[in-house]
Amino acid sequence: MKKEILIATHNAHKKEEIQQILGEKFKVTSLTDYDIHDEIVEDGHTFHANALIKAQYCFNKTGKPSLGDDSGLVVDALDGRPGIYSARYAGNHDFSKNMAKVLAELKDQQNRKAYFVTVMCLVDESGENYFEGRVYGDLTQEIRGEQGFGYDPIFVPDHYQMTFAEMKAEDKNKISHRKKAIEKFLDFMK
Ligand code: ITT
Repeated sequence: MKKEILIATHNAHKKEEIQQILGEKFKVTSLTDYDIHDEIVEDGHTFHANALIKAQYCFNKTGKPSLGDDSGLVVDALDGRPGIYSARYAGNHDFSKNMAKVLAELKDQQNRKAYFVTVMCLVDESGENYFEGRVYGDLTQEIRGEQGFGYDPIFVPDHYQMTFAEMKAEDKNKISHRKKAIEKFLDFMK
């Protein structure tokens, strides 16, 4: 029988991406499949805490092995901000405002180092397990490119000249923080 993994999201794209990576042996489901529409309050102070909150919530509700994730941008010169507040740094999921705030705070700043991070947490009968992926790079002076989402237009990964938003989605997805975290999760599930 296929092993079921419940992903703590309503995002069909996220569910599909994980299904593709895990392959035939697994049946990936989401909160939508369980008709769970409660708001899960992510009030943790770290990426790990928030990923755990999501996974634990789903596991408690369904008893199925559950995967929660939390991601964000961590900027060196801003003491790690926007960090866990990445989605709502200046406006809730308002990517333009959020990028503008980061660029304004980095005005005249030489140190433009930053990284994207994804933390995934799997909760099942045996407890909690975490999988973390990071991609390091530098922030631009201005917005460049139209692909992707979030802070992609201001992030140039190490060893590249293009921002994530100037790269093809498939190229970003080969080196992204999310990809690295999923790979660790996949290794663990093998
Ligand atoms: P859900 O919690 O509903 O899944 P979210 O937008 O909060 O949606 P994440 O936790 O994955 O999703 O990411 C939080 C924010 O971090 C996101 O809104 C972006 O601003 C930023 N971010 C995460 N991954 C990113 C990526 O690959 N490229 C650009 N920005 C990213």
